[in-house]
Amino acid sequence: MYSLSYLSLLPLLLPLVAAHGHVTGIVVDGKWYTGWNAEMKYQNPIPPTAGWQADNLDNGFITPSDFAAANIICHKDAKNGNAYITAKAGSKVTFQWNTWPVSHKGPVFDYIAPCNGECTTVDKTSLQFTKFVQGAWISGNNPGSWVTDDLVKSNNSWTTTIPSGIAPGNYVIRHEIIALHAAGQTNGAQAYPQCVNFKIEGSGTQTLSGGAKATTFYKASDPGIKFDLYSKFTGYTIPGPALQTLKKRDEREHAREWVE
Ligand SMILES: [Cu+2]
Repeated sequence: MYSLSYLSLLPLLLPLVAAHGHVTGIVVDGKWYTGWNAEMKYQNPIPPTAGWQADNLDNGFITPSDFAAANIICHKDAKNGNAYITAKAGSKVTFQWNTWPVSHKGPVFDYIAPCNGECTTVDKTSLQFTKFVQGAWISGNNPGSWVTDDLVKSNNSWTTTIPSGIAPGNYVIRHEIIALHAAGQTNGAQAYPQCVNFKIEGSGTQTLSGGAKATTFYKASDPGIKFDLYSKFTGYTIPGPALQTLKKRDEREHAREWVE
């Protein structure tokens, strides 16, 4: 009988590790653009959105067992966003999440990839991403203070700056949170990527080279992926490729590094 009552508690415990959050909108220079909402998949035609379509109605995530598979690129079963957001090199871009639990601490990244054509039709497996913003651990431990705490305090939003020297063109920006609350166990980290199409204007001349495919970013065994948040740690190894220097600016905000 006791084991039966334990079993009956399981559905109550599951929400504690449940999935959380999607990007509902993107604000560029003060203007709101609707992001991908998985409920849109029931509409015909799908409304215009620069946000890449994904099967994340459950606010779900990608697990490390899928980090080498196509789902890590732009989320589960992602399809190209069918519109663009026009922005200028140097524009402020805010990614607005519908919600983000304080418990879901971990790194936040922004990557950018040229589409070399239309982002609305580009083959996602061909995208070469350059990491241009990263933030992670700030201080303390068990669980400590993380940039996701800043994100939550900023009304569940994250503001980044499009590299000011980047050449005009069509780009996918891949914004991502990796939640570590269950990452003490193998395959427990949760990646929440969202891709967004941008038409970037300006007179910049810097083209991107040396990007990487998202399927090569992380491995389940990386020290920043299998990581016990609830321990007396003294450091954190940020996962993924190194930050790329497009044009360096001396500006730091907590542990967040800006390179543009
Ligand atoms: Cu969750």
